[in-house]
Amino acid sequence: MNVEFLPAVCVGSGEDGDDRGGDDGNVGVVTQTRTKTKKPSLYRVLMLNDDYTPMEFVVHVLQRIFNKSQDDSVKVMLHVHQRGVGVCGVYTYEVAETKVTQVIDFARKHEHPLQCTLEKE
Ligand code: TYC
Repeated sequence: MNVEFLPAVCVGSGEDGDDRGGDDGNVGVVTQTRTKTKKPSLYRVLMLNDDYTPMEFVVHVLQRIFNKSQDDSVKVMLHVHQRGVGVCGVYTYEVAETKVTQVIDFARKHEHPLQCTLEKE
């Protein structure tokens, strides 16, 4: 995040109480601030097909790590099984990277070759 200082001219009026709006000497510069927010880049987490990881294990991974319903998990798993690759979710970089690591570590722990990667949207 990045704060930008914007000078803004402020012309005083009527502070001298005569209601004629003349130059009362209260002419000045105030400093406004504006916070520039940039949207973070997003990354797709992709699941890759292989010939050995059991379908039920992939469905379990999609439920456990990507918080998908049973139905959505089966749909994504079948898509990957048939097409070779599929999207598990879209996240900011750190979250996407963490999910990839979690999938690979969990698969390795269960001795499955399941692979997962990320790509910038
Ligand atoms: N192709 C695997 C099988 O027939 C199932 C599978 C689906 C594996 C999706 C990985 O990402 C995957 N057992």
